[in-house]
Amino acid sequence: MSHFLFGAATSAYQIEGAASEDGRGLSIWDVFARKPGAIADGSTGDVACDHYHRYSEDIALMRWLGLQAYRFSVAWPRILPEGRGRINPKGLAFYDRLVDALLEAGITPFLTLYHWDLPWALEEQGGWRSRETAHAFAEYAEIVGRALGDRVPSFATLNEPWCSAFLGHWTGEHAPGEKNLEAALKAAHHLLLGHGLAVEALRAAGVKEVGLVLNFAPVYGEDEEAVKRADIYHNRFFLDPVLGRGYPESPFLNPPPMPIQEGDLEIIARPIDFLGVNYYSRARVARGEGLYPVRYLPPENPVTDMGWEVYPQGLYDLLKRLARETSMPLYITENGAAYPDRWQGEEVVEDPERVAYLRDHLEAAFRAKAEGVDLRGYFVWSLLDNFEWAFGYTKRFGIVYVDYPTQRRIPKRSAHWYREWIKAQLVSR
Ligand code: IFM
Repeated sequence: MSHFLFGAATSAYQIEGAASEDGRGLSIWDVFARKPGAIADGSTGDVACDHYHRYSEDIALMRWLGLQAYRFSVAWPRILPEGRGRINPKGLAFYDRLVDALLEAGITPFLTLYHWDLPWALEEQGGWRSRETAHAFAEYAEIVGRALGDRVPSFATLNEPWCSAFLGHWTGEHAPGEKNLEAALKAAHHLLLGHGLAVEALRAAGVKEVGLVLNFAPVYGEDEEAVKRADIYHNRFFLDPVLGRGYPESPFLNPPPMPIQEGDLEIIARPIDFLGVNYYSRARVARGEGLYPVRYLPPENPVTDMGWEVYPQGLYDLLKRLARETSMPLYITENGAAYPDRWQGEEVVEDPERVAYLRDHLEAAFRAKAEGVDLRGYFVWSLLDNFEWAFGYTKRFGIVYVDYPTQRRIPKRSAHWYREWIKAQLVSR
């Protein structure tokens, strides 16, 4: 059990609030959330969990939980309100305070540079559809690397570029809300290019460990072609180029061209130190029709409040597969579940389904680890209930309940359970 870290994860736009404080610029999510109908409850991240002001209280919670590591993201528009050029010292100062307070509490900070909040100023210049954004990202990476790399041992470049590219530009469910496959493929390539350029920038800035966080959904089904296609879409599209295998064949029929230039694939394949694995559920598929001829089959097991099938075996299968395909150390950088938790003034919010979900997924992960998978840590998603993107505040993923009107934090049973689990693991080391 040495080298294994137990943690929790969050992201800037989902928890910080303070959207127009201390010189923060606008992000694509500030603008998207204001589009009528874009967010289920019409909410925004303007206040969210008010973590920007309450981070000390939140770190005290992490301490109580016994967390060894905390994964958070930096809001690019706090650091560079126009996306490039002018640095906002007050933005950097917030993360300075946060990191120092974490270290003081004995918690290792794991930083993600991009968890979907692109500065709006860059979106106005083409956003991720433009190659320039990849260069802007590397500049931003270097600034944050130089400011925090002395105290933050582990930086991830992007969180779930699949979501930024496809949910943001193809299905339109996420910011910037475009529905155009060509734009999505351009965004996908520029995100990966930005990742590769940022790896170099972070190393130049002296950052110790650099990685990337991808979301995976292992695919199951009878129809080989549908399984292969869905596997490329969900799992290989971003992983293969990072592993130096170039892009897999397209999962789309007659896809528009991707803007790949000479040398790009080498940049994208620059060696990294770890792979972050986000796992929530699996996909079951059959042959379908249209541009992406895959049909998704209904779940065979109970689902979470997101409608996602609870399938811990999928995490085991995924970890074993990743260990076969790469020798990189792995972290589970997100895993968790939304359930419709209710709080009526009790000291503990009862969430038995989440307790079972976490227990079963942790057991699956440890089974894979016991069989030799180089798994270095587990971060539950999420520390707090928070702004769940297009679902607003209607979905609760936290192990700590947030009563938004008062901003009171109430640990759920799952938080108590996780605390005991961590203690027990530490004792058995
Ligand atoms: O809340 C998100 C997170 O921002 C990225 N991964 C999935 C989570 C649950 O949908």
